[in-house]
Amino acid sequence: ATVKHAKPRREDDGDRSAPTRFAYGTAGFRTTATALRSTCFRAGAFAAARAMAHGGKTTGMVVTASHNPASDNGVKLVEPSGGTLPMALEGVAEMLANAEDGDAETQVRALREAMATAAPADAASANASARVFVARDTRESGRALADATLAGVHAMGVEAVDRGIATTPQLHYYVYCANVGADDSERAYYDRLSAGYAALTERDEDEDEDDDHGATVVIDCADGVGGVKLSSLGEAVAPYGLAFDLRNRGDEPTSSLNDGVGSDFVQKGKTIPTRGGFENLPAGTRCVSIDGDADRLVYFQTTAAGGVDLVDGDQLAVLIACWMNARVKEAAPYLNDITVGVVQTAYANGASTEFLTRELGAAPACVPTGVKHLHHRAEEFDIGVYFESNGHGTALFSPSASKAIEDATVEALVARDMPAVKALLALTNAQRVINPSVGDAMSGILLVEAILRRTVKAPRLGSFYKDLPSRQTKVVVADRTKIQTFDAERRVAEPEGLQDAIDAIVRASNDARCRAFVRPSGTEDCVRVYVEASEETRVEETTRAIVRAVE
Ligand code: NG1
Ligand code: ZN
Repeated sequence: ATVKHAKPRREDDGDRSAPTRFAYGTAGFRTTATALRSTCFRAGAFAAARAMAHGGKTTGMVVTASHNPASDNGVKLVEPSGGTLPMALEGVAEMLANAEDGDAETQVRALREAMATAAPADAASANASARVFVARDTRESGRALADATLAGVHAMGVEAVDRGIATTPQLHYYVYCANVGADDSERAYYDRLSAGYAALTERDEDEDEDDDHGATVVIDCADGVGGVKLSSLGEAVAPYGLAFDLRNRGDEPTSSLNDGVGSDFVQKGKTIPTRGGFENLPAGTRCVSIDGDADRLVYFQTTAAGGVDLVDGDQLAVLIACWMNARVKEAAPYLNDITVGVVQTAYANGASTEFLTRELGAAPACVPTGVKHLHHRAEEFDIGVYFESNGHGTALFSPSASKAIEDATVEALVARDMPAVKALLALTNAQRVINPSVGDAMSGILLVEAILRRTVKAPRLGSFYKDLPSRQTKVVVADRTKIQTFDAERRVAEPEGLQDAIDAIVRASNDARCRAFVRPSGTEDCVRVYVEASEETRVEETTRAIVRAVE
């Protein structure tokens, strides 16, 4: 049994007229667009309250349902740091979103009064400088929902700024810039990323120009917002020898957002996009697929048989982390005690976990599904690289690591140790390519392209290790919330007996590399089953048995 669409959680599954119950879920509120208008109004008010609570900062809201169908929509809230909503506040946002329909205005008035009493002295001045940036993806429902959001912000007496159509990571970046006093324009975003790419790929005089033929990458834009935005980024990087061949830009009669195209389709199905002419590309062509709001990416290479060699988030984490680690080692005499760590989820292929453990000398951290968990954990490393297998991810540099890299560069320059200087500059420039607020497909493409171009013996993408066969399956059950997990979702606590059953099934497979887990989805009305093993047939048998145990 499988489900096609993300469905809202319902308080009472038997009664279809019962109010839709919104949960902030793995990635914000998400449901069919028509049900969202008052949620957007309230979420706008909430974003305004956050801007005031921070003493008059800029916060943000993106109207998007990412990789979900075009008829869905959703909202994501952005904190003044450019980061996601703190998990501790999800409950508050949920309360507001689920308040009885019709009294949104009253709710907002109460919220406004509560804000004023909480900090009466500062309230007036906080009000004056507080702002909310609102952006949306290309969904048809976006305009009306952005308007509802802007109205919710206004109702709080806070300035609402319509940032038009933007990718999710762009809006995060704009908010980040606004609060650190940097240029928050769209132009500045492309300038920063492309200048970083240029610096990172710049050749020394003694390097052979002939080696460098520039690069072309074919990009499947999922018929979403990336179509427009990547064309602007493409113009900015073209002078530095990087060419984008953009497909599925959302501007054709046959365009259909995330439908047979995009990173989710390619990664889950391990297949080329169904539109965009990918079947006509020569074998071995380097391609990227992004999703509907351009916050995730997977690479793939076309094969002679018309399939794909998938380079998923796990592979990208390996490429980026190993490259960073090599630069850190080259800078060793000047850069001490800086460690590169990787964060994965239980969905990471076991082969990637083994490879990273060997390469970095420590096992990657494993956290529950959802970027918020990965990002949070990655912040604990000096240089933290995180990716979900489906392509959400980035690399983070701690403030002290950035400082250590700066200091080390000066020392290495004084010592005229040019190999170390080069490595340190690479680490500095990598930070300019990376969107500092959240994982970003556009920024990710530049980073990967730069790494491939800067590596003398460019690794064939995806050649670090061989994935274990794996399978992800959706199961629909009466109440998925009955399943509770622990140990980063790798084990089931409830219902009682289910984990024992899974353990027994895995043991019966007689395969030391067989691994399986079960968890309720945070974005769809289903339970997800993951199985990997050393052979395809083992994976299938094990999956069948576990699905039976779950049903
Ligand atoms: P859920 O539905 O909780 O499994 C899915 C993805 C997450 C993340 C979120 C947000 C899988 C297995 N899960 O979450 O990785 O991307 O959607 O979009 O791919
Ligand atoms: Zn997305």
